[in-house]
Amino acid sequence: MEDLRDTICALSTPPGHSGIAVVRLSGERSFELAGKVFVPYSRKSPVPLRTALLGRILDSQGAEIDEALVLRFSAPNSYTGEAMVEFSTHGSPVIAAALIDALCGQGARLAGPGEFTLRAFANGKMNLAEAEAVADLIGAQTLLQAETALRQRSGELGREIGPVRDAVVDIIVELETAVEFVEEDVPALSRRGMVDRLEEARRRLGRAVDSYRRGRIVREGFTLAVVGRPNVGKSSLFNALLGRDRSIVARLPGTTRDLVSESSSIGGIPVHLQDTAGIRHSEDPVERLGIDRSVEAIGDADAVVLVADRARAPSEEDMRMRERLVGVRGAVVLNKSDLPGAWKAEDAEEFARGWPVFEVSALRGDGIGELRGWMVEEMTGGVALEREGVLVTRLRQRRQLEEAAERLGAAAEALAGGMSEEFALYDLRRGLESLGVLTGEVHTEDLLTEIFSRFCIGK
Ligand SMILES: Nc1nc2c(ncn2[C@@H]2O[C@H](COP(=O)(O)OP(=O)(O)OP(=O)(O)O)[C@@H](O)[C@H]2O)c(=O)[nH]1
Ligand SMILES: [Mg+2]
Repeated sequence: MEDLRDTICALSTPPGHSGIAVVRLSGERSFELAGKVFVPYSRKSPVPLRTALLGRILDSQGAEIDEALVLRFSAPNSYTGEAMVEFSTHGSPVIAAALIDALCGQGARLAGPGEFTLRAFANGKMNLAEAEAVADLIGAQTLLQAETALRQRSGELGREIGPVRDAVVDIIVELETAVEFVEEDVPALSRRGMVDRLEEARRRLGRAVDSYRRGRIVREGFTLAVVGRPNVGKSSLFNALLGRDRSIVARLPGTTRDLVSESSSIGGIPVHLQDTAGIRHSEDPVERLGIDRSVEAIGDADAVVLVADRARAPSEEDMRMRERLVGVRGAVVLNKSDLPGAWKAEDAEEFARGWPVFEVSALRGDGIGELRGWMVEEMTGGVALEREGVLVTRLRQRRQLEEAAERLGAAAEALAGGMSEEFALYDLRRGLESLGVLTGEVHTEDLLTEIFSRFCIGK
């Protein structure tokens, strides 16, 4: 990992031509280096903090290259917690590059991806979950994603987990005291109280773990694969859900040969729709490749819509397809409801195996609204997301929460089972450590590299 004592600089606005460009400088030597490349028009001394100063920018040869507005922040009252300077220059990539060159010529170094935020984390400005939320906020493509990230940025997860940590620490202290004074075993009554507290803490962690499926869908979107036999109207349904003619529809079976993917958004959640090749036994090598992709798409999807042609009697192949999808989340669409039906109620029930069934005409748009409603239900678990409390959005966070919950459970069991305090203490310390990894109090260099390397440079 890079040296966190260096003074770093980077372009924080997108590269290219724009109204203005912002170059950031952070580290101990920020003010000194800024003084070498920027000459304010005002001669006020001392140079005021957090006040926009207009002046001239000089390149590495000392030649004036632009006029810029400069903001200075002293440590620890800045984003990174270090002394920082922000230069707003005219938005030309040439000027920004010359300014960065000049700063590097004076001893600054180019920042690595996410290094400003890494420093904010290192300086205690935010915990790891909050730093992750900064990346999510920048990457947000819908307002719901941004709102969710902002809630996490403001420490929502930490607040949710706080009482759990407090409980664990209290119990550790109590047990350690008992262990130290061996004669005094923890009385059964207070053991009971500890078990209750641990159970409550575990439930709290459990709620956070359970929010992950929804949290991940908000962050990454929901992938829905439209599958079924050839010619049942998958592409027509795909287009109807998307609201435009993206996939080719034709009378011939075997029209769709490859995955067709398109994204839209429902209720602020990105939805990745996938139209697939109709699955059947085929000798055609190209069609077979397409069918392999359909099977892969099923594996990658959060849910599937299995389409069947309601105007033709159900076939063995339909039933076999449904069997292959056991254990997958999904819904059945009986398409072509505008034509006379050939399915009996029992057929549909057998085919559905507990999945919801929608009678739809992709051609006319009948039943599409109901299908969309099911999609929203699947994505949100029926919970209004805006009002949701904590929403865990990353697998890393879920793992630590699960691990902590498991340890707390083991400790409660040891206490309830009358085992020696040492056993419970071991699990409680491990549990506390998992919570520490979640917030970054306990971390490894690999973990930090993994998280911050996904940031953009300049944040
Ligand atoms: N009457 C009627 N015809 C439909 C409906 N949906 C699709 N079709 C017709 O069924 C035929 C096949 O439609 P596609 O959407 O291409 O079917 P597919 O399942 O994608 O077919 P493959 O890509 O070959 O697997 C076309 O002639 C469509 O116009 C519907 O709701 N009603
Ligand atoms: Mg098709």
